[in-house]
Amino acid sequence: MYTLYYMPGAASLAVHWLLIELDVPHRLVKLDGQAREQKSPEYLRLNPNGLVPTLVVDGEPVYESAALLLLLAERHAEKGFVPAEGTRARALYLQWMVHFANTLMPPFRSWFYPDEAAGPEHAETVKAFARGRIEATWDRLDAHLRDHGPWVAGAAGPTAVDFLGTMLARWSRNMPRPATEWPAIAALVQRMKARPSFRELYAREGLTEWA
Ligand SMILES: N[C@@H](CCC(=O)N[C@@H](CS)C(=O)NCC(=O)O)C(=O)O
Repeated sequence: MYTLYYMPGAASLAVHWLLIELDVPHRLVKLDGQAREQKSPEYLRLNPNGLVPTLVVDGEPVYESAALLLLLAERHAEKGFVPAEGTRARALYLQWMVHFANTLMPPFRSWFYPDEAAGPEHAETVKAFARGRIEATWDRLDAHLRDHGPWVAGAAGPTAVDFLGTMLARWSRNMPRPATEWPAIAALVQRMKARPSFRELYAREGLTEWA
């Protein structure tokens, strides 16, 4: 049994989406970001970073969205969201999962929380730098998808990394250049959004934007 602590549209989205795809029993606990429930003493006991997502797996908390996607795909490998060990697809899957987590998520943090790095007086500089790093990653991902797509891992179907990539593309929807301006990324997003699980996810999280 799984329990996912989430906030609508946040880094928990990809994990929630994969739980729906895997069709495994899970419970949802929605946190109120405005009320800073993610910083409550009870929640900090599960995730000392005070961030979502946290997934309670058989009674034990685990955090970091990319790790949770890897874990879920591996625990339910029969559902086909992790490429087989020893294949080129497995290598690309791990590469892009870590690349998204290491290289793309940090500038998104800077874009959405621009005061954090150096105070409000430097927010615009921080955002400009973040935007450059985000767009450079879209350049590389688009080129990769053109050469090895249509799925991120180059596998026959979507794997857990496509859920992370699509969530991150969604985060860019109100940026000056959303990820969907890159054609191969737009095609990936379109295929992922066509999945019935995406509509279910949107209904559950109460999302409407980028439907
Ligand atoms: N690296 C973390 C990032 C988590 C993260 O930054 N979550 C944001 C929402 S997208 C959050 O909880 N923000 C609330 C806060 O900063 O207090 C992950 O991938 O799980």
